[in-house]
This record gives sequence, structure tokens and C-alpha cells, in this order.
Amino acid sequence: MQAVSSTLSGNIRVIVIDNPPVNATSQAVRAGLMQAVEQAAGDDDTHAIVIACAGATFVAGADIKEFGKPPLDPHLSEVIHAIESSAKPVVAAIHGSALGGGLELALGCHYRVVDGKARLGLPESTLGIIPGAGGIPRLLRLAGVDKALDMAAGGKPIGAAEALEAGVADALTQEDVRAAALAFAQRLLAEGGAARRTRELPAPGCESQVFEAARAKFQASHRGQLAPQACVDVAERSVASGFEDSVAYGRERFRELVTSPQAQALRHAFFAERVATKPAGLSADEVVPIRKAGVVGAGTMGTGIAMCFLNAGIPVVLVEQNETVLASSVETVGKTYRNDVAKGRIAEAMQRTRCDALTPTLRYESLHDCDIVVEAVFEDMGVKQQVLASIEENLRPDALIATNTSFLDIDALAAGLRRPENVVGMHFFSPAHIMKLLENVRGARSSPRALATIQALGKRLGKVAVMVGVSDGFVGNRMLARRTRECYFMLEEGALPEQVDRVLCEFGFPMGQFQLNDLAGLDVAWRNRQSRLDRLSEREVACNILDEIVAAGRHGQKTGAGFYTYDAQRKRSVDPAISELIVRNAERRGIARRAISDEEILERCLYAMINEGALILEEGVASRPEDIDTIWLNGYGFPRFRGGPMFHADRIGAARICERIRHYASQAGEQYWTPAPLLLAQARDGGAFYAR
Ligand code: T1G
Repeated sequence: MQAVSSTLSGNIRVIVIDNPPVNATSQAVRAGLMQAVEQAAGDDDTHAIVIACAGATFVAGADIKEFGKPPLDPHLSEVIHAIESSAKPVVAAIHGSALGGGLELALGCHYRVVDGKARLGLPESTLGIIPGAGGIPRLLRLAGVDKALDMAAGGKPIGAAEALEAGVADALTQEDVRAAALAFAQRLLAEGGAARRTRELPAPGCESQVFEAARAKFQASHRGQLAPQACVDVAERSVASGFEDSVAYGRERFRELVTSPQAQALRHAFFAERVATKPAGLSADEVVPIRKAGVVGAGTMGTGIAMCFLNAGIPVVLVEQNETVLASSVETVGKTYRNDVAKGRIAEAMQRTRCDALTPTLRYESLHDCDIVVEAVFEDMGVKQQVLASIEENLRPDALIATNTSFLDIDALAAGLRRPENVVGMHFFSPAHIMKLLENVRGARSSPRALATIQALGKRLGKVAVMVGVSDGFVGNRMLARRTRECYFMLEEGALPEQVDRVLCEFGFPMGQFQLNDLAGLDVAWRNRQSRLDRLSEREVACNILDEIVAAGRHGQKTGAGFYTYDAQRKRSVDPAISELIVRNAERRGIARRAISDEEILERCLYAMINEGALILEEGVASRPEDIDTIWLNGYGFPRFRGGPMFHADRIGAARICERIRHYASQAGEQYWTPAPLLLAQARDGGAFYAR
């Protein structure tokens, strides 16, 4: 199979790129395009050129697997230059995604015809790099500096309609895009239209303050990241010193970034997510269709989960025992969709369709024709067991039952049921209709059919679904619990919440431990603590700062006060009363507080997590380090430009981590700090979580 082929249709040459799965511009594609364009230039029968793609999408970018390897000729920017230089008009026919080098290629064409569902973007900065083939200087000539920066530095793609409005596309079609591009080219020839080179268009005039403002904006939204700032530099250069110079400058910056630690980590994150969402040993043939779903429990989680299904076009039966709770859940769903309409996110007809697809009920019997039911009731073994039994009683024997527990043992939950093979976990994160992560849990008796189905369902719901095993807190919460414990210990030893949170934020987390606690609700954390007091160590039980804060009526953001105080706009400020409470708590318990360095805070937070991650891998609760990294990147705000906890662990090195764990063991005891055997083995053999 040839990566690039070309045929003559009348007097128009149609060049087709065919390089599955996403038509990436690998070397064969670049060389093929170069040759096809040269051939078209010398061919008298060719009067215009259409560049189109086979398969599900236009070109989705450079081949990310080639990054970091020696570049092979021809460079994409040379290919694009040759296309743009063509004396014969060139029209791009875009369907699916035109991303990165794909959009750059399209921008080098003289005209662009887009399919109504197409997406166009320059996501390079999300990979730690910048468009390397003239994407920014060309895009700002067509769409202006602001739009170009939103797309390149912000990494935000646009849809077909927006592309047309912004001048990035010249025509939009709901029909076959290749045929539409051919018709466009024919019309162009008939009207005497000629090549229109993007690089020859004037750059928009722009004051330097615009770029300063953009730098500040992306500093705030993409804290600590180099690539968005480099995009702004390239845009400024494009406006200040012309096309050729800025393309050369862009290539130089690209080369510098592509081997940077941030780019390596972001590339890792991209591929880790694709590995993690495809667990081994599941067959697509086993997947059963989900036409209707049930949700039991209409609290915050249940309501969010119901919306996940509705958003994916799956009708929902929502069962709740309390009429008031049910009514309030329906009200929340309605309000959310009305708000989506007001913000232009969905059309009014869609709002109605989604609301109509929700059947609220007090009766379990209404679940009878559901293909899957997700249980989202109170986190208590007895309550959940009872609810699961009632669900099973009212369900078709082949229908699946998922529990949304965040800590409980799925095998114990399924034990009393008649068909435990139908039981799985689907651990959604709050707010369920927004958070990307889904931990799908494999019970000891869950059938391959059930597991394959919830993985496929996760994708359909637009989630990043990772399969995990049964364990207290599964993967994400189990690791978080270790970090949380250290954070509380550090409060009693000498740190304050604002110091711990600042260190975590400087590392790149969107919020620190105590901000997170305030957001999730301290009453929730307190109840969770009470329910497991019998499993806590003496020191953990004695470490009662949370108890005191909750007893003071401070339940977090929702009550305007927790570890911090919040104003009506939820703006956070440090509260001296909390510092005092923490200091007095230590005094009372005879703990001599000391200054704790930022370095110690970061180490204790990260190494506690990494060590637990290593145990989780050894136990097989997570099958691969990619699973853990993906969970932390998508559910817990681990900074993407650091690749995830296990990738980051490799950067630090197992020997160093083990050495520091031993150091902390000497202070706090091995009960809290014992290196995982896997880390010890890595330290001994020079191993790592990822092959190097
Ligand atoms: N390179 C290599 N492989 C890629 C790839 C790419 N650019 N994009 C996708 N794949 C693989 C992916 O690993 C998976 O493989 C399969 O394709 C299907 O992907 C010069 C420097 C296009 C929207 O950042 O956003 O251009 O796991 O599961 O949900 O300036 O893939 O099956 O073996 O994601 O339908 C910029 C990245 C590159 C686009 C399709 N481009 N891709 O989503 O399928 S930098 C991107 C995507 C650049 C220039 C620069 C999505 C998609 P496998 P998938 P999907």
C-alpha cells in the first residue's frame, strides 16, 4: 500500500494520503507528497490539485513516534513550502481531524474545504512542543493573532463552523468532502481563480502589549509550561519580522523543545493514556450493547452519573427511595442542561431530548429493561449489599450491575448475589459528568463480557477508563490516602496548610492537599476517617486536627470555612485561627513543632504516593505503570508535563527514592515508611518502571 497516491479527475489531480490509523505525516507521507506535487506541477493535464485523506480523518499531525529520533528528509515545512509554491491552485479536503502538522499542511494549501464535523487545531503545546512547520505565522495571517494563540498556545481545537467564520476554512460541506473540494476547485478554475498563498497575505498589525498580555494569560492557565510561551514568542516574531524569519525561528524553538524533559513527559502521557484505556485480554466481540441504563441513588454522584449517560445519548431510569431527593436531582439535571443552552454548549432541542430521556422513579421494578445499572448509594457495605440485591431481583439475568463504590470490596459486595459474574465496579469521580477519569473495577468473579462492556462504555461516555483490581481505595484513592496521611503528619510536626499547598501547586498540581479537602468537604473526610478508626494506627488516631476543624463547624468551601476561609466568590484566604488551632493542637499533645523545608514536603508527598504505586503494581491491582500515571493525570491533577507519578519516579531514580524512604523511616518508623520490594529491586538492579 502506498502512503500517497494521486489520480486525475478531469483536469484536477486528487492526491490522497493513506497512512492509518490517523494519516500522520511520517517520512513516507512527506516524501510521497513531495513527489506527487512535483509531478502535478509538470503535468499539463493538471490544472488544480485537491489534497484529501483516506480513512477516518485528515492528517492528525506529525508521527509522534518519530519525535526525538534523527529527522528524516524531507522536512514537513519543505513539503508545505512546495505545496504552497504551486502555480496551480491547491485545495485541501478536510474531514475528521486536521491537527498539528495536519493543519499546517492544510494552511499551506491555497484553500480549505471542511466537513461539517471536522476539527482543526494546533495541539503541539499539549505535547510540550510548538508547531514546527509554519503553523503559527500562517494561522495568524488567516485568523488573527488572538485566535491563532488560543489554538496554538492554548491548544484548543476549533470546529468546522468556527473555522469558516474565522477565515481558516473557505467552504463547509455536510456532503462528501472530497467531492465538495473537487467542485470547489472546478468553480475556482471556471472563475479564473488562482493560487492564494497564505504566506503572502499580510500579517495583522499588533502592539507588543498584546503579546505581553498573552504571555501573562498562558502563564496563568498553563503554569510552569514552556511551550505555550514559545508559541507567543513565535507569533510576536511573525508580526515583527516577516514570514521566512519567523518560520526559521519556529523551527529552532521546536528543535530546542522537542527533546526537553517537559516534551518527553507529555509524549509519555499521550501514549500512556492510549495503553491504559486498552486493558489486555479483553475482546471487542464480548461487548454487549448498552441501550438503556439504570442509576440507583439520586445524590450528587448518582445525578452526575445519570448525566454521563444522558450526554452520551443513553436513556436513564433513575431510582431513589426519597421523593424529595429524587425531585431535587431532576431539578439539578434540568438546571445543568438549561445552563448548557444558555452558554451555547448545546442546542435547545438537545436539552429537551436529554431531559426526556430521564425517567425518575421510586420503584426498582422500572429497572427491568436496563442493560446496566449503576449503584450510587451511601458508602456503607450493608446498605450497598441490600441495594444490589434489590437491583438484581428486578433485572434481566444478563444485565450488568456496577457499583460506584470508592473504597469498598467489590467481591464482598457481590458475594451475596445470585450472579456475581455480572457485577463490576465503575468508580466515577466527582463531579461525575465533568471528570474524565473512570476507574473500572474488576471483581474476582466479574465475567470477561462484563469487563469488556464497561471498558467500551467508558469510551462511549467520553471517559478515560482504566481497569483496576479490588483494593481499599483502588488505585487513585489508595495512593492519595498515603499522601494525605503525610500531609496531616506534617501539620502536626511544623508545617501549615498554606505551605503544603504552595509546594504542591509549585510542583504543578492545580490545588494543594488542603484546598482539595476543603473542596471535597471536610465532613466527608471526617466521616471517612470515623468509619476506619479501627484500622488506623495509634498515631493516626491521635492526629486529630481534622476532628477539631470539623467540630468548629468548618466543613470546607461549602460552609465558607475549612482549612481556609472563603468569601462569597469562593476566593480563598489564610485564616490565622487555623494556624493557631494547629499550633495549639501540637502544644497540647506535647509535639515540638519544627521548621519543615519545602523539599521535605514535596518528598514526603511524592514518595509516599510512589511507594504505594509500586505496591499496587506488585499486587496486580494496577497491571501497568501507564495505568497509574493515567489515573493520576486524569483524576487527581498530577501535572501532565511531569508525566505522572511513576514516570516521575523514574526521573528521580529508585535508589534515591529508597534512600529517602529509609531516612523518613528513621524519623517516623518503618510502619509508615518501608520501601516497596519493587522499588528495592529497581534500586539494586538499576531498573525502572518504564524500560529505558
Ligand atoms: N502520531 C502517532 N500516532 C498517533 C498520532 C500521531 N500524531 N495520533 C494518534 N496516533 C495513534 C494512537 O497512538 C492510536 O494508536 C491510534 O493512532 C488512534 O488514536 C510538525 C510537531 C487524531 C483525535 O497531537 O488527538 O504535528 O493506540 O486512540 O480517539 O508541527 O489520536 O491504536 O496503537 O487517539 O479516534 C500533533 C494526536 C502532533 C494529534 C484520534 N497532533 N492525536 O483520536 O483515536 S505534533 C496531535 C489525537 C505535530 C507539527 C507537529 C487523536 C485523534 P494505537 P486514538 P481517536
